[in-house]
Amino acid sequence: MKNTTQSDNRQENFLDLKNFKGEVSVHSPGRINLIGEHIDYNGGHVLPAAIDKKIYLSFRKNGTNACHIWSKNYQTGFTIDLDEVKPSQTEWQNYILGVIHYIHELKPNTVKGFDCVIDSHLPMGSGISSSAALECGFASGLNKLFNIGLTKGEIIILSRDAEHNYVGTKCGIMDQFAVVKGKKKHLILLNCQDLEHQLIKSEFVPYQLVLLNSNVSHNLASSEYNTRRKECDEALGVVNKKYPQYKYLVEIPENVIMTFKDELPEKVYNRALYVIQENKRTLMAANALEDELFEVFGNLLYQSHHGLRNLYEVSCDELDFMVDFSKDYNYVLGSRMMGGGFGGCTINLVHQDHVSSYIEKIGKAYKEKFNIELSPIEVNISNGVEIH
Ligand code: GAF
Repeated sequence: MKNTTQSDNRQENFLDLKNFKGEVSVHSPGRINLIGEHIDYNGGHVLPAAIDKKIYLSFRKNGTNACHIWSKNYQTGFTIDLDEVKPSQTEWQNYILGVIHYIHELKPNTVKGFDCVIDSHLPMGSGISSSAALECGFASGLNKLFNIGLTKGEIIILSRDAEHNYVGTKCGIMDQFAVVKGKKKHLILLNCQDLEHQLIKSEFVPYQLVLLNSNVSHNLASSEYNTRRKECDEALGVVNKKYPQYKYLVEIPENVIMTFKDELPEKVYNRALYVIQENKRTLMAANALEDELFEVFGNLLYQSHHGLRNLYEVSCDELDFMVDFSKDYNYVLGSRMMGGGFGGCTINLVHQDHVSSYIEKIGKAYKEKFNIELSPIEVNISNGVEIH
């Protein structure tokens, strides 16, 4: 693969960007997840939605066998020959290379040479899945440009495979699903075992969802993520020796996992207990939302964070501080870390009349404690990937 470098490929030289006219333009959203964290790869229920913060991609055919990809954010690009697609040393390139690889596997020889410009309005490492937005947006753009005929389901799965095998994060299916299938003003209650799903209206009045970016992203995120998956598999493996009927961790009743407390290593037991409890919380939370029981819903968010912090151990000091502060603040019904963990955002349910004072006070306290700015991210729930 020929990777271009910043020094010999200035923006103007690379794609003549000023005159770049895409034939296909894609708006690919990030996602939030209300509850059901680290549940997708354990076969349970999650409650995500696509948001109006997006990655914008523009594509045109170039009539060669080469692909030129330019990132406006990184102000750098790379070129690959379609006969030489393989993983790169540069992480962001792997999302793209993986997608090209898996499209080729599914529909050989459909992707020809193209130029693409990427402009991301999604803060990286903030837990709102810029990864899935990039993969799914890229796959959808090529699908349209070359009239490949991939279904949405195929785009979801191949994007997940790209992340597993090119990027190396063994993610679940939630992010790709929400990014592709999101619907304006709706949450998706997704069963990650069979991808059956149900749309729930995202109505919270008189409350409002508030995302707060901790602006930290600890770099153990990817390795610890894969470790959690292994620990979950280990717990299931041990339980399966006695109870082979459970295909996924979430199917094990809580009273059954409790009988394994002494048999499993403490950490592994805690991971399994968290997963089983969080899956139940997600179903309860979806019911609470449908019945507009916002206090019940908010309480489940706090419980979710408690489990992520103490049993699943994917939180960090900054996120814990934010959730603790919110718990003591009268007008916040619920708060928890969101996404894979070790940094990124908290998601909070706040009374609409007190949003600005909450943001101001928590921002001040956070700055005093960590000397880091907290950034609110304003989001509206939007449609999944759109082609223009
Ligand atoms: C990341 C992963 F990509 C998702 O699949 C999911 O597991 C999430 O972390 C945690 O719920 O976003």
